[in-house]
Parts: sequence; C-alpha cells; structure tokens
Amino acid sequence: MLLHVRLSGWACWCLFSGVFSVFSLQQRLTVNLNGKWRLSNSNGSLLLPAQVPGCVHSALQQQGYITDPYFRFNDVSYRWIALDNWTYTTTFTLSAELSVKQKVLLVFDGVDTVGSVSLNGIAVGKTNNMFCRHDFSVKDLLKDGENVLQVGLLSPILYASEQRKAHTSYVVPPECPPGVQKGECHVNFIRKEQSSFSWDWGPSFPTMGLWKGVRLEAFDILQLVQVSSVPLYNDAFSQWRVQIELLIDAVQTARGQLTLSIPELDSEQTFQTHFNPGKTKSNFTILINTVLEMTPVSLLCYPPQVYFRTVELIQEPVVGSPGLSFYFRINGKPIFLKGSNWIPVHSFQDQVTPDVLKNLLQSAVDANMNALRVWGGGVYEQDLFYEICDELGIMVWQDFMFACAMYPTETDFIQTVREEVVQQVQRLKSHPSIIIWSGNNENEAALATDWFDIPASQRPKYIRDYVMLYVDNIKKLVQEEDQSRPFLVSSPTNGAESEQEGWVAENPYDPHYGDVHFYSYILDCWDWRTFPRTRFASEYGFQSWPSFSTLQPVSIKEDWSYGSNFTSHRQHHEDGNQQMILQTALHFHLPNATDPLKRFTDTLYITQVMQAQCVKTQTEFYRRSRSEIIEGKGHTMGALYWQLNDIWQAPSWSSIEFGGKWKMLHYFAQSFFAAVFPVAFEEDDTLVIYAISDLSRDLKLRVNVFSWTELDPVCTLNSSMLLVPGGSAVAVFKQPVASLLAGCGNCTRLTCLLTFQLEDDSSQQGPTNYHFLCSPKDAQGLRRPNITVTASSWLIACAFNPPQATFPLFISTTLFSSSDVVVVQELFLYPA
Ligand code: BMA
Repeated sequence: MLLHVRLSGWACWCLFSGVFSVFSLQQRLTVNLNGKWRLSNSNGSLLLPAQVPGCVHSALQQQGYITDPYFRFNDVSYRWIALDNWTYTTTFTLSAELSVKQKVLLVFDGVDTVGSVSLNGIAVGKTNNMFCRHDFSVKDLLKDGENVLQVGLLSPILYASEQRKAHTSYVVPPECPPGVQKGECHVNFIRKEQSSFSWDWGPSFPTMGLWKGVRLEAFDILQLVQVSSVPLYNDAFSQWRVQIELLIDAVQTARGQLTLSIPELDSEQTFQTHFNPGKTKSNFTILINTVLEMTPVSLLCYPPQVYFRTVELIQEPVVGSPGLSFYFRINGKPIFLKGSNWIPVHSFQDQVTPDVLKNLLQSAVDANMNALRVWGGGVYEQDLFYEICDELGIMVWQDFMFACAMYPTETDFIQTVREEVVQQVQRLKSHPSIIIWSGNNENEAALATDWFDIPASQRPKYIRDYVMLYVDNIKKLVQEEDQSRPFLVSSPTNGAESEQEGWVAENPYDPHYGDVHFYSYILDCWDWRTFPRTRFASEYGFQSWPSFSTLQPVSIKEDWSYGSNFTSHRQHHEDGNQQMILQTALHFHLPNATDPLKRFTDTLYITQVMQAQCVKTQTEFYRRSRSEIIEGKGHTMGALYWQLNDIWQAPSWSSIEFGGKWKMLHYFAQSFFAAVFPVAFEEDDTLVIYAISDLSRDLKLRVNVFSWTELDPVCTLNSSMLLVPGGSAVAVFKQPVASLLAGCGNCTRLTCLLTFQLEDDSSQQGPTNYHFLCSPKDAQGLRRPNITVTASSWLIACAFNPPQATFPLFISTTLFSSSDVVVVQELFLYPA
C-alpha cells in the first residue's frame, strides 16, 4: 500500500518511492556524475577511460588492456592489478542554478574501498568501507567553470596487509586463505566483500572502483534522504502500526507539519515537528484504522509500498526432545524454508545486470524454493535483488558481511562497521522479503571448534571480541533500528542456547538447537543415516563441475582432462576433485571412454549426477523429518542447500552454473522442493514412503515397480486414501523390500527399481519420485539407449532459460547405462 509523506510549512510534498531514493522537498537539483571517467595507475603508465559505476578490472578489460579475467589462469596473471594504486578522475561544469543552492553534497553510493576524495585539488574526505554510502558537503569547494573530481584508491591487498602489521597486540586469524585458493591475505582487516580475496568456490579478484553511483545533490532548507517503513503487529490489541523513519538533511533548523498517510487503509496522522541542522533520523508511528486480516498479503507486491506481514523465530521446548525448536512463523503460520544460499553473482559487481538477477531469482522460484540466505562473505545485494524477492515471494535470510574469520575490534573498525550496519538496515528494512538478520557466517563455530588453533589462555579475549562486535554492537544497533524481525548472532548457532552459554556455545552444531551446517564428502551420501536430524539445515551440499559448454569459453584444448593444470587450478577446495570422484564411484561406473575429450565431458557430467542425487537424498531426509521426533531429534523446519549460484566457471556446490544454466541438481530441486512430494527410504531393509505436503489433501500413493529393461511397470501397488495435513510429513507406506519384490514378478534388487507418486481422487499431485534398490553400477538389464540429440539454436536458447524437465525416463534410459556413460549434456534441456 502506498505511503504518502507530506510536509507542510515547507510548502512541499512528495510521494515516498522506495528506499535509498533521495527526494527533493524544494526543487532539489541532482547532477549525475556517472559515466565516462579517466583512470590511471600509480606511476601513470596506464591512462584509460573508465565507466562509473565500475571497477578497475572491468575498465582494463573494456579498453583491451587485459583479456577476460576468467580465462584460464588469468586470476593469477592479473594479480598485479590489485597490487597497484589507482586514481579515478572526472570533470564537470557547474550550472548557475546549482551554485545558488544553500547546500551541495557530493554523494558516493559505494566506493570500493580505501579511497581519498579530492575536489579541485582539495581533500574532501576518505573512505574505507565498500558497504557504506558517503556524502561530503562541497559547496565551498565548487567553482565556476570546470571542476575536477578525483578519487585515489589504495591497493586493498597492501592496505589489508598494513592494517595487519599495525595490529601488533594479537593475531586476528586467519592470516591467509588456504594455498589451494590462490588468494590474498588479511581480508578480515578491510570492510570489503570477503570472498574477493578468494574463496573455496571463487577466484581472487580484489576489486577497486566506484562500484555504485556518484552525483551532486543541491538543495535549500532540507532534503529527505531516505524513508523506510516497518509494520508491527500488536497481538494484545490485534492492531497494526507502521513505524516510519525519515532521514532528513537540513541546512538550518526547520519547523513544520508532517502528515503521513496510507489512503488505502484510511489511516493518516499529522505531527508538528522540527529538524535540526545536519542529518537527523526521526521516527513516526501511524496506527492503522482498518482491521487487517493476518493473511499473507505482504510478500507479493513491489515497493513503493508498506507491507504487512509478521515474522517470528520460534525457539521453545519441544515435546519428546531435549533442546528448543527453531522455525519461522510467518503471519502466524509455521513455514518450512526450502531453498539455498546466495553468493556474489560476479567478481565484478558492475557486470551484474538486472537480467542476471531476475533469471537467478526466477530459477529459484521455478525450483519451488521459498527462501534464500544471502551469505555473509559476499555483498549486501543491490535494491533490485530485494525488490524481486518481495515480488516473487522469496524469503531472505540476510547475513551481515562477516565470514569464517575473527575480526579486529579497534575503535576505527567498530565505528565503520556501525555505520555500515545502520545504513544497510535503513536501506533494506522496508523489504518484507527479509525475514531475519544474522550477524555472521560460521564465526561462532570457528571459535567454538577452534578452527584457528587459538591457545586456550587467549580464548577469553577472542570470545570477548566476538561478543563485542556481534552482540554489543551489531545486534544492539539492528534491534534499535528494526523491531519487526528476529536477529540471530551467527549461523550455524544454537540460538537461545548459544546466548545462555555466553554467545559461543560449546557445540554450535548441536541438532537439538538452532541451525546446522553439515558437510561430509567421504561418507556415502545415499545413506540418510549419515545426516544430522537437525532443527534447521541452513547449509549442506556437494560439489560438481559445470558443463563443458560453460567451461569451454574460458579454456583451451590442453585443459580438457580431469588431471590437467586447469582442472586443478579451478578447484579451490582441498581434494575437491578427488572427493567428487570417490563419491561418484560409490554408485556409478566412472567414465572410461578412450577418447580423452569424451572421457572429460562424461566426467563433468557424472559429477552433476552424483551431486544431484546426494543433495536430493539429504533434502528428502530433512523434509521428511518435519513432523517427527526420533531419538530426541527432529522437527526439521528448513533445508537451504549450499549453494544456488556460481561466481565463475569452476567446480562448486552450486545448482546453477555461471551464465545461468541449470545443473542437474536444480532440476532435481524442482521436484524435491515441490509442495506435494513423496519420499522413500529404507530402514532395516524395509521400504518406507512418506507423503510430504504443504497443502491439506486427501492423498493415496501409487508405487510402480519397473525392471531396468522395460518402460512398462512389472507391477503396481496402491495405498488407500489418507488425509495428509498441510505442513506435515506422514508415513503412508511400509513394507519389507523382500516381500515387496517377492510379490512382483521376477524382480530382485539388481533388476528392478521403484517409482511412486501421490494422487487425489482424480489426478497425480506433485512430481513422481523414484527409489533405487541397488547402485546403478550394479543394476542388471540396463541397455544402451538409442537417442539422437540434435543441437539447435532452440537448445542454446534453453540453456539460458531452462524449461521444465522430466526425469525418471531420462534416468533409466540414459544416465545409468552400465558400460560407459552416455554424453547427454544438453539433454537436461529437453522440455517435458
Ligand atoms: C560453508 C560456507 C562457505 C563455504 C561452504 C563450502 O562453510 O559458509 O564458507 O564456501 O561452506 O565449503
């Protein structure tokens, strides 16, 4: 619903239109300084045009000084770029209108990162945090005619190293990333995208640049810098109120009347108010007259609106289980979060286009996801990301940008973090898609399980620093700024129990509390007993390679083998390539084609099959653990696998390749996250099938037993109709495998497999699922399929806009063919 902000007494009014937008109350003038600037390196040997917003790497590539930074080993070859200092310069001419304004601000929406700004040769200010917006008052420095604006940027690598050197009292680990990442050291000393110094799925490209917009804003009296709104629901009075925050920049003390109204709800309030000179934040509350239903109206509309929805994180005792529950209640209803983790979409943020964002987020929705976690080692995403999430109904778990490290707590550092947190919360809190703020990624776990070999005697000091940063500063600030959603200090964490234990629990991975991150590459992923029956699985996953069509443009022929330098160079996770092969070999024949290229492409492909099957098994385990407590554990209410997207063309845990192509996992996710879905597993040789449903339905189960040789079932079993309540997982079938097979032709574990589906009276509900009774490598009767694939432009188009896919037939006829693997790379893209 639209929010109107009317200021009278200043004779002006405006319509609120989105966060971080800046409005004039009296003919504010804006001079856009984006566009073509000049860029030079420290010794002046390079001088080139550079686009703003942008970064040094992108400018060098656009001007032909470097080739594609993602090509082969270029991440290492282009290390020199971030070891140099760079200067951006532009010139502009003042208009007569602008020069008579009372106040002129030079605004940078984002500087990456350590910058000195000067105007006409005079220092204006400094920057050291890429997550902050900066404005500098520059009226007195402007002159008639040409003005010269310069931003000098220090090498982020050298800056981080200097900061580290200056920090002599104790080590703030880790000092450097593992060698396999080929990255830079001390990223925790600079407030910048933490993964830009390398990660276990990403290259080291420590960017520098003016990564967001630059402009002049000139006004008289005052300007409204930002408006944000959060709705709060009062249970006791069954009433909504909307808290509205105005950030005002006033030239001088100004008094007047402020009217806030939401006409659609017939709610309006007027306040007599005044604003002091400088920037001030003022909060106002409007009570909503209309009685609003607590039904989901909120997640489906765009800003500039006020949205109404409630979110609670429920941590309370669970019958039959020690510990506390951990689930989200949205508009009064418990919701199982189904989704994934979001990492930066590109090393060079200026290359993230609206289409790329839309495509990824639509892909998440198309795979039946309802949630994404914006992971804390990347960036706070751009406004458009959250606008699309609001519109598509994607719930966002928003981390603050701290990951897998300890951080300094000197005053300067804390000060810049405080500014970052306040700005980001103010920018983002109007978005209903954000359902939780979370302080950091894995830093509680890093301390608790001693990732960094901190001597026992020094541990209290690190815990004190941890509490100071995330609790005394970040948590406190966030809760002052936003009372409409929960705050969690870390992920994984035991939540309320971690708090009881002084914010660092003895075991933050305890399945009886909070959320869990769980990875095991060695254990057999087909065995559900290896997974923790946690309350909430916020990270888990397996690596795979992207398809050949994604790798080909960044490699050459000599790279195309699994043992090549390129293949090991792109792998940033220790032993990752080997782990994928070992996990695959548990159930599949490894590719053995004599043609090396075919063997390579078959290998890339089979890693995707392995990954899809592993994440499917684990996710199914979490979904079916929703309604029960077994051995004191269960009531799982979230499954967010690691990770949705890729930053470059390399092996990773992602389900979508760089460029947008779906891996096999993403097609699988479309099924395993479906609203209605049957899941099978074996326990002591008994086959058990659960019906999982987000909707209340009377459902029956149909099980088809197929032999590996034929497309018609050998036999079919039907269960009777049963009510499956919405938001539950219910056992609907139980039979020893031996008796099931005995009643079905000549089936054995090696010759047959099962497919099964849920149905109501008239039709199938949800996708068909399958269960193997042996590893495909042991299956008997598989025949080589006779499939011809014709590549066409239609297929290529589909790579970027994947259609629905069908699976079981495809699997039984092609994937698991026993002798060698049929290359069906592009077959993923066949429509249903
Ligand atoms: C988790 C994440 C990331 C990492 C992933 C895979 O720990 O938080 O830091 O990329 O695992 O190792």
